[in-house]
Amino acid sequence: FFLLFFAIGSLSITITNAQDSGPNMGIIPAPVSLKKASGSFTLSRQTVILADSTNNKAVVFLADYLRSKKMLNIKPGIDSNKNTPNSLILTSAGTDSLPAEGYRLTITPQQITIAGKGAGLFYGIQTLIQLMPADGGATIQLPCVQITDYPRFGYRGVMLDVCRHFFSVEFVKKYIDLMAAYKLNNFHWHLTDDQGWRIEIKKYPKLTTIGSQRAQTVIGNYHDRTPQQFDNTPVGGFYTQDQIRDVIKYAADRYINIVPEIEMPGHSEAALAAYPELGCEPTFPYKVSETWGVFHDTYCPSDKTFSFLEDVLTEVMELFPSKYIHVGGDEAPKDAWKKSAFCQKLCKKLGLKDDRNSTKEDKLQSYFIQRVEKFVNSKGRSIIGWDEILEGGLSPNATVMSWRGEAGGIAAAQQNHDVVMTPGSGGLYIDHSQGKLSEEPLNIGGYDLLSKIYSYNPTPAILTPDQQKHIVGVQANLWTEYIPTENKAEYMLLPRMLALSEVAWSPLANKNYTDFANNRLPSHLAWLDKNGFDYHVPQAIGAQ
Ligand code: TNX
Repeated sequence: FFLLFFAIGSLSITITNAQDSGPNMGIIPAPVSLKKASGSFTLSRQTVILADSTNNKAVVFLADYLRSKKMLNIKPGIDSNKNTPNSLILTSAGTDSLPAEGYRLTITPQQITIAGKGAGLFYGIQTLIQLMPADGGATIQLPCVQITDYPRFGYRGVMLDVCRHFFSVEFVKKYIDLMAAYKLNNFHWHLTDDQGWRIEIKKYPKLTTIGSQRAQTVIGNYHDRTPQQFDNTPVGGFYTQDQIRDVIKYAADRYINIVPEIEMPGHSEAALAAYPELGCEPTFPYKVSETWGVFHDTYCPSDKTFSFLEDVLTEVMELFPSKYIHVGGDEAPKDAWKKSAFCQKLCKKLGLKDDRNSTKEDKLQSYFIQRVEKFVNSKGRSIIGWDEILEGGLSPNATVMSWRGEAGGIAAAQQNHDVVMTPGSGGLYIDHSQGKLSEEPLNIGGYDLLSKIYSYNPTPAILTPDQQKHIVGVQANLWTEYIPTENKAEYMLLPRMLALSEVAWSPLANKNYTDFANNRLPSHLAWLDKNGFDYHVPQAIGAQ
């Protein structure tokens, strides 16, 4: 029935070419400054690309793009003469005053110049591509313009949960392509959870032979439907280390960092099914979870567990160059620790006691995360975790992902910790529906219109300007309990990812939902159609 829904959805779109309507010429995210000028540049097969270096990821990306659209079929040359007419110049010259990741795009009747360093040059190219028709063409008229642009936040993230349902390498690359087109730069890969362990770890093969395999999956609305029904269909899937290296390179070529997440101490049923000795009750029949929610079992804070996690993280850090290593930390119930003689003894040994603010088990979680943090720091990396890592005392160098509203992020920033804002209450839980529940497929968490995520402002006014500097960015999360297919993942992601890009990139003063939804979105939806993506058709402005 999703297919039917999508089909009805696409019929109701009116496709307009919004390229030059409105003040932002169709560009998403809205740039910092855009000045239209008169005249146009004609991009044709005679146009030459000239670059400081032809061996540059951004230059290669543009040449490949133009070749794929059959626009230009030439190799970029070296920019020795900036006055060559009919040229597209890619340069880092004159960009010292631009903020990080910034670029300048200037189109005159004679030349196109994109100036920027590294990611900046790449983003200038993304903007130029947005100014071109989706189909390409042998001759393209580009309106003259002068754009100066740079991001509001350094961390612009999207999470994909590949545990509740598994997604192929090809799909992950498509996700990364979309992120790159919209200047998002951190792909948070949620690789382990109760319902599946999805990353090959050489030292612990059972994590994938056992932990990636689920016997069956609950059907329907898990939270409402009793008795539960199951589909009787085994599912599994994981990424080999070679596949992971390939995805990391693919992302890096698009200036996207991948933040790997290894959940601890909760959301660890799949790992415990593989290695029960890591739980507090080693004889307990753990299994890869077939339903959703929060589970009683967690890793026991034993030396065995810490050496296991250090081994796992060592392989993870050998694969992923990311500064941030995500250690989860969310929704870890403490019942098993309360009942465990080992944990109680450990609390005593560590001198942990209940007090008004937290229980000794909360403090034990804090001890757990701090011990792992020390290890991660010793390898020159930093941990990032869900806001529960605040409870019982925050690890000294940790960055916090604030998901249970903004309170955790505010508290962390007030303690001078960096924060990525990702509150469900801000419309950033893109597993929630985008329209009335009666009109949408089954999802979790209610519904949030596109305008909600668009209007989110990641810097709470209660923070002082200095504290606001600790808000390093913003992220949207795609949890996949109710997202079994790639089509549905796209449908949930789009077009919210476009709204997110503007939250993460554009200056607050340049944001305008009417301009976004009316002037710019239509041409992007047409582009998504042409490229075969599913997406939710947003409500007309004013409709509820
Ligand atoms: C809470 S957000 C979770 C996830 C679920 C999600 C569903 C977070 C850190 N934990 O395990 O998938 O809600 O919306």
